[in-house]
Amino acid sequence: MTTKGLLVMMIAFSTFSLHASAQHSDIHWRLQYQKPAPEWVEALPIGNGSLGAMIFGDPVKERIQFNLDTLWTGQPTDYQNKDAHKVLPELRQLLFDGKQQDAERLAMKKFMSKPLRQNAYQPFGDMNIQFDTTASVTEYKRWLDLETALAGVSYTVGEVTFSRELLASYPDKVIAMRFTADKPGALSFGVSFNSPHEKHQQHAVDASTLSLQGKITNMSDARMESLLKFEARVMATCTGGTLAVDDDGIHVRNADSVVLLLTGASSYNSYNDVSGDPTVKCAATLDAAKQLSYEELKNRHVQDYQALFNRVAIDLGCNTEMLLLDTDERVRRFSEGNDPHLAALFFQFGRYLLIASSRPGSQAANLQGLWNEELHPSWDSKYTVNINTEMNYWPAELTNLSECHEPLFDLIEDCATTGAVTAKNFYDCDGWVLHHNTDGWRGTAPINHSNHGIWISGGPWLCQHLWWRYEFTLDKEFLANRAYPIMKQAALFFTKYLAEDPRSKEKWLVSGPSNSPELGGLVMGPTMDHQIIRDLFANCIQASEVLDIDPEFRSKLQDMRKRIAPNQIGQHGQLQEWLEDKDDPNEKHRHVSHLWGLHPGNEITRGGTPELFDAAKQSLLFRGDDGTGWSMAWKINFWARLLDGNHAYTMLSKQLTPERTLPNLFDTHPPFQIDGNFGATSGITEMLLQSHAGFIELLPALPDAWPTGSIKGLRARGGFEVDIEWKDGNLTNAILR
Ligand code: FUC
Repeated sequence: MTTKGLLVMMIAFSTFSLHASAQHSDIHWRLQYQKPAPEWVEALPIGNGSLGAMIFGDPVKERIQFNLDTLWTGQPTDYQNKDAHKVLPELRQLLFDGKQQDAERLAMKKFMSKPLRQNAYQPFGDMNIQFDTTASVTEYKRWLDLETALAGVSYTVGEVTFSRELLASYPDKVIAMRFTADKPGALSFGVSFNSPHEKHQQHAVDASTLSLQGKITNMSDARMESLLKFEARVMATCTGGTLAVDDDGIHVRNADSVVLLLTGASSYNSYNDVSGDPTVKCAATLDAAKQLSYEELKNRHVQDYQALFNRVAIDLGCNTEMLLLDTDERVRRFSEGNDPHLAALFFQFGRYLLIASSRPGSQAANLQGLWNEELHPSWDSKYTVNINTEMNYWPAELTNLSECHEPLFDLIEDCATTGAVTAKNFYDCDGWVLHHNTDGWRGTAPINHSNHGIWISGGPWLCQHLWWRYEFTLDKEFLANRAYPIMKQAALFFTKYLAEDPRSKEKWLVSGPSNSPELGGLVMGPTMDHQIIRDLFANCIQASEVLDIDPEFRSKLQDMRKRIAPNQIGQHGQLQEWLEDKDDPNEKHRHVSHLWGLHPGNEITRGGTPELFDAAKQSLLFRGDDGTGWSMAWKINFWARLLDGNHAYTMLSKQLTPERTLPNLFDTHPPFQIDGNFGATSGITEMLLQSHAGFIELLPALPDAWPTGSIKGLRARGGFEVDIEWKDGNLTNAILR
């Protein structure tokens, strides 16, 4: 089927415009349930990039658990270890001599971040709404509508039907909620705040506003003192009835309808400035938002959201009976194979989550995007850059959400600054380096343990995203002013860092000390590093040509690039994960790092490097079809790049099960980790459109499960927007704009 549907076009850098109307059908794009969320992973997420909330929807006691993207434990800190570089030559020698344990021990003592661990992303608080309802509830419904980014709840008590609508507005920076009843005077409830942080208090601000003020709790392991202060405010407006506010909360009696506006702020201004005044920020936001009626806020929100979301329409087929089921039931049944619309919904949910957790001016989406209720979230809910953070942004350009990429670029810019200090202290190199994690303070030094924390490819992997933005948009100004300067500094680091391998007769240039995430411990020259560095060098070379600058630097990169240790095929026909041919064919580790050159890199392609392509496939077959949530998602992308649509679909089916997808469609590692959502959205895209190999390929990996369908508004490298339609497995129509 894949070859029948195949159409290949060389990328021509000219555009022709044919406008297809964005097609909208009657099929709904909703997550829906017939009961309130009993726990956090069943609640529904909304967000405006900075402010996020999880909606539980209980008729009697509504819980709105909310987050702000700037809340972190700790304080501005550089995590430096000034003398680390002194042991670098010894570490390398130990590794070249095969003394891995000695190297890891020495590195633990002298080559790690201070302190050893970074800080944690934090929850803000809960807004609790206690209703006077005592009678039993019928006709209960709860939903999240992806076409409007509106969450809703409705139910009946006796003769009265109650409704709630909730949204997180990017233009007006508030979470707005409207409560209505279909009989006058039926709404009576109390609103109060709570927070898991030790130091917090609630007080009345004025006749309609309640505030929550607090300070981030110190980590229990005393990593460092937490300095950030925060404040949230909620303002109520009632139609009918009475409204009173005191230090116990907001009290609404016998109202017809009520609007609540929630906002939050912290003293975090940037990674090195925590002098902000959350009270001033909250007051300014509410002063502006309260000028608008709920209808105006809602219209502005829907317009803003749809300007992004509506760019891509997908139809993989729909069995309308499945639309009647609760979403978690659909996940349970997905393996039955008759709900292609759930795959499309999952695709769009990834786009929804990116719009909700990453907007210009917000922080980048972390391991949980924006949503976290725990003081000690898994892996601190920070930024793990040896796969997870990048995976969050794989769909950004592909699925026409380039603007949502911006917060990642801001993070990269910060890390290029803090990482320049790490480059000097740890490697005595110019340029910048980022190891496998960063946090709200933009730590860049190696953390946790030397066997996996010393890995130097975070910077260049992130630079791939800067280059993608250029490739997909051809925005030369972005390339010149923002991307290239950072890419160049990242490459500059490697021009001195790379070491000659004395053991190879070719005197290959290798990376190290480093590791193949997070398998096999500290080594010299893991394959992944070399693929990533080659990619960075290639992109810098191309960028300098496009911009017509730095000819000397360019030719230096060209020379060095050829000397970097190449991909090698080992004894089992596998792509070697390390310089030595020591891969274990029974290894099932979740990371498949050495296939980076297949995806997200592009140096391994069927046409360009057929032997490596086959070896990569062999390696993936050895690794098997299991894995954590994000690992399954990566494998969808791998199998799509291997042009095997049915295998890619198998991976999607294994991800869309209750073991890997929570009732609210959040991906689970387990536990909840958002990367797998974004990875799946990217994977589905890669099944339908690819443009990494120098040309645009339509339906490269179409599975038998989706014989007829369409996808409109995807982006391809070269500045294209692409619409594709197919029937019975064959391409029927394609438009390139
Ligand atoms: C890396 C992965 C884990 C997890 C964590 C956040 O350490 O190996 O599986 O995704 O990041």
